Amino acid sequence: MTKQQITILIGLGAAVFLIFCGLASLVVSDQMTLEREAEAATLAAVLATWTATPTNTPTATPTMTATPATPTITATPSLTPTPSPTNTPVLTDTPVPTPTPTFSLPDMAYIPPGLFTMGSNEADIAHALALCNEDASDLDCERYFYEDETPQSRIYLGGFYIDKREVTNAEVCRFLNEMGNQEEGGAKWLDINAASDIWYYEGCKIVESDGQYRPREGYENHPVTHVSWYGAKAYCEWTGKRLPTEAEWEKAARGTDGRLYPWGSTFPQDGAKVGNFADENHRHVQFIELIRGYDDGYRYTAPVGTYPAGASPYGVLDMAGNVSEWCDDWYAAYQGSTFGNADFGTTYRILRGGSYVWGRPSIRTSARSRERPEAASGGSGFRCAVSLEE
Ligand SMILES: [Ca+2]
Ligand SMILES: [Ca+2]
Repeated sequence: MTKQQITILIGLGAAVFLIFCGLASLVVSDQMTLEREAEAATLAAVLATWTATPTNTPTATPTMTATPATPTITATPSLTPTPSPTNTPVLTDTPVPTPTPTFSLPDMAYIPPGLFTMGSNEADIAHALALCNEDASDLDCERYFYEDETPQSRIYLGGFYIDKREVTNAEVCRFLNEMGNQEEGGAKWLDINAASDIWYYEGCKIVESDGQYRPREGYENHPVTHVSWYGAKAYCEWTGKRLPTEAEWEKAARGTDGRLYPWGSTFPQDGAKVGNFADENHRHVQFIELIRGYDDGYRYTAPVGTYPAGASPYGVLDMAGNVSEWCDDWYAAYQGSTFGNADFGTTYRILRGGSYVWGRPSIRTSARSRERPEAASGGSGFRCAVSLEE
């Protein structure tokens, strides 16, 4: 072969090779295109899912807020109509109806929440002892008479309401006419047969005939006496209230500043009538405390609320004198007390405020008295308290 022929052959070979390469690359590029298209499709699908998610999330949220408990809550009301109230009247129509009388808040004083000074300090005890030596003629006054009032402390109480006045004979008659004079703790709520005691007390001022109770004429508005702690508690509960605790009673009587009497810390020297105590009308009794030169106008009980000048800082009346008042508590030692007394425990309930047979030491706002819960005397009565949702 000539040199020219060889060159032509090489040229042809190269051309064939180039054509082959071109065809091959076309096939490859076709395959790549297919793969890319597949990838693109997958991507599109993924993207579709992603973009779907956000669209789903918001829609999911409303669905949840839409679903809420609201329907479930609105379902509850349908339960409320069902209750017994609608049934009760039908059932109680024949049996004894118990229409609990509602109380009137204007007849009560509101004692706001907060701290107050409870009990007596050393100076108060010394003062009480001095008053005892002045007021009691045939009595050896002793420091231990007053030591159950110690130690003095700051006590926090929530807000509550307390009756402005002592509970009256007329009010207790309404209670007895509905509930009867029941026996509790081994004694009747009211010792209706209690007779007068020539030295101290008058007899019961409520009479009963044919199961009906009524106050003796002229005593309607006097504080009830000869009522046991059980009777006092039952009455308060009947009115929708309760007995005050000893701490509540003391706060209602003296406010927050630790004063000795409801009206202040000194007994008036100008003859101002601040309450019904053992006064000149009681002079015939030699061996009790007696406030000489003081005349409150009554030897025994006075109508409730007679002495506005003796009101406590909250406007509560007769917190000193007239009748002493049952409190809910047992007679117990104050926290931190070093004073021992065999009467502490669960035998005696607290009475507060002193009565018309006591003088200055015993009508102090911190003075504590006690009696067995079944005992009823001509000098003891009560008032009620209540806590309301604020
Ligand atoms: Ca008196
Ligand atoms: Ca009283």
